[in-house]
Amino acid sequence: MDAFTLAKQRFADWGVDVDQALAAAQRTPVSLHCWQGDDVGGFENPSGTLGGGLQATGNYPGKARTPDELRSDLEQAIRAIPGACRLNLHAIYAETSRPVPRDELAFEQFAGWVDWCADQGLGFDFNPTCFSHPLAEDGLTLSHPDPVVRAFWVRHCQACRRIGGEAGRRLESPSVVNVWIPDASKDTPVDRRGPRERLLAALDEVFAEPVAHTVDAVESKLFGIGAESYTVGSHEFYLGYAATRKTMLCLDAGHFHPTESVADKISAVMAFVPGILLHVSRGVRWDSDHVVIADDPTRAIFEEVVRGGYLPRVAIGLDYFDASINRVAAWIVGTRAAKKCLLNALLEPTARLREAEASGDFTARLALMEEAKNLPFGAVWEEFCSRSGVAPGPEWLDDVRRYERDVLSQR
Ligand code: RNT
Ligand code: ZN
Repeated sequence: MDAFTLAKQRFADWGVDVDQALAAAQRTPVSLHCWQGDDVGGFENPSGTLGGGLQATGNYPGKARTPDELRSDLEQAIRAIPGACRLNLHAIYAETSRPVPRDELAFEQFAGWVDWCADQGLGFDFNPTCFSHPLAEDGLTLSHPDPVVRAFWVRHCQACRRIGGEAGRRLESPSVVNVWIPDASKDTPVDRRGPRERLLAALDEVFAEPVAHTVDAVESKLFGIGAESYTVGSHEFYLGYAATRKTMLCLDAGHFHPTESVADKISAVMAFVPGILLHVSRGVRWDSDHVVIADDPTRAIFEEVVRGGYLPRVAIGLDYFDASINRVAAWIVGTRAAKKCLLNALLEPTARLREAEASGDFTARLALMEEAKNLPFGAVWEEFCSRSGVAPGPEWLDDVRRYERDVLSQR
C-alpha cells in the first residue's frame, strides 16, 4: 500500500474524511500579495522610498521592476503552490503610460492585471495605497486635519472600490478591497479624539456608494516605525467600524501585541462582523512581516477558522515582505506554509476532540490533541501537491534556482 492510502486509513480511524479535506483545501484560495515581489515598491515612483511606517529590509538581487517582470515572478511562484490562488494588488502597481494621480485611477490602469488574472485562473483583490506619497508625508491620510488632503484620500479609496468592483465583475468573483491607512503619531498626542472622528466620517464617505462585486474590509494596527505612540485606526476603532457598517474586519497577524492570540480573536469578532480578511504574516519581536512559516500561531489561526465553520466568511491573504532572500522563494515558502496550516486544520479529528471536551474529560482532550499531532499529515500534503501538479517536496527550489540564474540575475 502506498503512503497516501495508509495515511487515509489512519485518518479514517480517527473519524477524518481525507478526500473531503483535500477538496476543501483545493478550492480555498490564498491571495498572493504582489508586494512581496518588489519590497512594496510599486511602479508609480520607482525611486520613491517606502512610507507609512513600513520597512522592507535586505537587498537580495533581482527584484521585479516592471509589471511584466512581477507577473513572470508570480507565475513562477504559482507553479509551486497547490490549490486555488488569487492576486492581491496594491494601487501603486497601476500600469500607466503617463502619471495618473491616485485619486484619478480607474479600471483602465489595471486591465492588464485583470486580464492576466483571467488567464491564470486567479481572483483579484485590491488595496488603496495610502502611503509612499507626498500627501502622506506627515503620516496622515483619511484622518488628516486638512480637508483638502483628506478629500484626496477619500477619492483614492472610492476609486479603488470601483476598480475592485469592475475586476470582480469581469472575473465573476468579488474582489476584497482592503483599506489600511498609516495614520499615526510618533509621540504622545494631545488630541486622540479628533483624528478618529475625522477617520470615521471619511470612511463613511469612502463606503457611501454601494459598489457591486466587491467586499469591503478595514485593517487595524497597533504601531509602526516612527508611529509608536498612537494609531488612529486601532483595533477597537475598526472592530466598532466593521460591526456597525457591516464590512469585513482584516486581522493582520503582526498587528497585535506579541502575546495576544489572533486565533482567539476570530470567534469573538465573528459574533459581530460579517466576515474577516486574514493577513497571514509573521512578526518577529515586532510587526516585521517575516515570511510565513507553519508555526504554532499560524496553525492556531487556521484551526480556529475551520473549527468554527467560518471558511465561507473568511478571505485568506498574505502580508509579508522579505528582501533578504530570493523573493520568488519567499512567496512560495509563505504560501505553502499557509496552505499547510489550512490542510492541517481540515484534517484535525475535531469531532473526537470535541467529544472529550463535551464530556468534561480534559485528560482525554489533552492526550488526544497531542496524539493527533503524529497523524501522517505529510503523505496527505504530498497528495494535495501532486493532484495540483505541483512539486510535493523541495524540488521546487531547483526550479526557482534555475529561474534565478536565467531571469532574476539578468536584471
Ligand atoms: C501595514 C499593513 C498593510 C500593508 C500592505 C502593504 O502594516 O499590514 O496591510 O502591509 O497593505
Ligand atoms: Zn496587513
